[in-house]
Amino acid sequence: MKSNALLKWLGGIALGALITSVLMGGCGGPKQSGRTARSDVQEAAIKTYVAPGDLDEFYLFYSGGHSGNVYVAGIPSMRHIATVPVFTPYPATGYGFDKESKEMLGEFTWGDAHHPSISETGGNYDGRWLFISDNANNRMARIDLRDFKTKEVFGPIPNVSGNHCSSFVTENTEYVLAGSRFSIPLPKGRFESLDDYATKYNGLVAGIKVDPQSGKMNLGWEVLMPPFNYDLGDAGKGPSAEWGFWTCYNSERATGKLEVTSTQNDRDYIAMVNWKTAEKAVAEGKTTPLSGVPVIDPKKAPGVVYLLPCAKSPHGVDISPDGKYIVGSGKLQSITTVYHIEKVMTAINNKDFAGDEDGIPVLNYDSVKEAEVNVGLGPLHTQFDDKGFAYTSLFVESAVTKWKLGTWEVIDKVPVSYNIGHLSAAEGDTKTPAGKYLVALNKLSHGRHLNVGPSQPESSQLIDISGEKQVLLYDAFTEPEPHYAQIILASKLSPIEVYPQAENKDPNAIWDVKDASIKRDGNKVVVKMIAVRSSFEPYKVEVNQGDKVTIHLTNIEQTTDELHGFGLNEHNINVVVDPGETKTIEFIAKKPGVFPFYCTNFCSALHQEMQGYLLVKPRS
Ligand code: K7E
Ligand code: CUA
Repeated sequence: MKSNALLKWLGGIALGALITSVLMGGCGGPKQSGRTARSDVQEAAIKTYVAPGDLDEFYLFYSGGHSGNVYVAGIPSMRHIATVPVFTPYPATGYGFDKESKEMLGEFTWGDAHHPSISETGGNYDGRWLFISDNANNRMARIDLRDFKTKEVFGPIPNVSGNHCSSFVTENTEYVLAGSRFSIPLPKGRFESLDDYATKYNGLVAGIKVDPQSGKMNLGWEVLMPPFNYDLGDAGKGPSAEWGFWTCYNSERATGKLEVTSTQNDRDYIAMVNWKTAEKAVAEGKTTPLSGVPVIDPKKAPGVVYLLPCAKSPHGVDISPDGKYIVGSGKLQSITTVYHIEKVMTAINNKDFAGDEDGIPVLNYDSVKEAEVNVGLGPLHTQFDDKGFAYTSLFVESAVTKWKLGTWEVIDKVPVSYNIGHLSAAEGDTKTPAGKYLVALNKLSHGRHLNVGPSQPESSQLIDISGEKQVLLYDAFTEPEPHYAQIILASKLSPIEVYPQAENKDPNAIWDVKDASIKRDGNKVVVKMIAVRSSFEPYKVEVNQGDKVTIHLTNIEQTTDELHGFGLNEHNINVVVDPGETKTIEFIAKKPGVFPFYCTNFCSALHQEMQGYLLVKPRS
């Protein structure tokens, strides 16, 4: 005992000495552990500390990659607030278990959520919807930011294969851009040997039309493209507002080990589509039917699409806030290439072409290039602030480079831990970025968190970009895998807290326990059920084995936070109903016996009592 106490005391002295030396700004200790000097740490702590009860200034929406979700956090605290399930069932909110969300997910139980995009009006985030792409199953989803719920899963989009180069919205959300990362023979379902890849496979880029009132998506137009890999995109704004841009790798049209075969050319392309001209081509019938939709063949519709040469196997393409500059990042280079939209327009008007790809004009590089910026190794993505600076992520170098639009000088570089993919600046995709904060979305996090075994989290680092030099403020961790994010001023969103009863248009909603009912029609049983603190009405549902059971469950609460769940034993069902919401649960009563159902969401002191029974009479 005594020696233990002594050891503790000695430890205390050692710790005290360490703190003293850190405070004095000396010693290599903190450097080795990757931390900065004490005063910077204090500074960062003050900048990111959001006191209990206080609120963050920004929302951060990040894609959950192959989790199929969207994560919501606050900035500057970086605290995770919510998970919005999109492409994957999520029992925590009952998503994918009730009839409506089950139908939205269709045959798929996962998606690969890559790029979120907040809807825009006049080139600024309007806070209405968040779109997000699914690279795995070629879908596009729309989350309503009024209630943070997925309202639409559109797709699989006809002819699109590997919907990665999306979702990017045009200036007034006329379109959400989509496209094919993986070229295939079209229409889908056709077989062609991989040996004929270069001639019988096709890429494709698309514009999904968004209804300005409801946000509902519809296919607008598709453009048939050469068999390249369309990787990332962005929509123009201001002088480039009529254009959608997509990078591509593999202009070699190669197969096999693409890491070798698709990296032969010094330059690949940025494809640019004029969506007004595309609309016209569709209206004039300059299309080819593919999978039941009219697709624009560029050979028959000149002026729809052009190619900008871009070094080398580019990844991100990003349009500057003023819409003048197109920034393409060549991930196998140490430069990003900047084009000026006026130069591009002049080259198009003068037919200043260097050749073509399957009839698509390739613009003359020297005529359209504005600058090659020496950002560093492995540039991927670029974001912007409110002072005319651009920020480019460097995967290979594990850093963010700050550079100046117009003068093209590199101002500053901050190391990140480790290997950054995307970065996201506050309101960074708009005409008026907010500045202040940047989040580095890193692919690796090794050693900067408590050890959780081999399946390690991703790290996201908050960087202060308000000064000349970028300052690292905070490390946050998430489950895999945030690719891209959107940061919007919290003041722009005012989500509802309950669904007002008057808005509930479900014909099967009931609001009074005396309206609760069980009705039988042949072997169909329809239940209208109420959930309210702390009981279900009816609490007993008797059916026959083999019956088709439908339960319309209304949570009649109109109080914030009063959610109720409906978990049914051994039936793989859990539905959560928010205050004022009605959800439909459907199943076949296959198994005889007595099955309890219970509220899964802790709602009151008598939550545990909120339960009932499904009684299934055996068939014989
Ligand atoms: Cu760069 Cu899917 Cu946008 Cu990940 S992608 S990094
Ligand atoms: Cu209702 Cu717990």
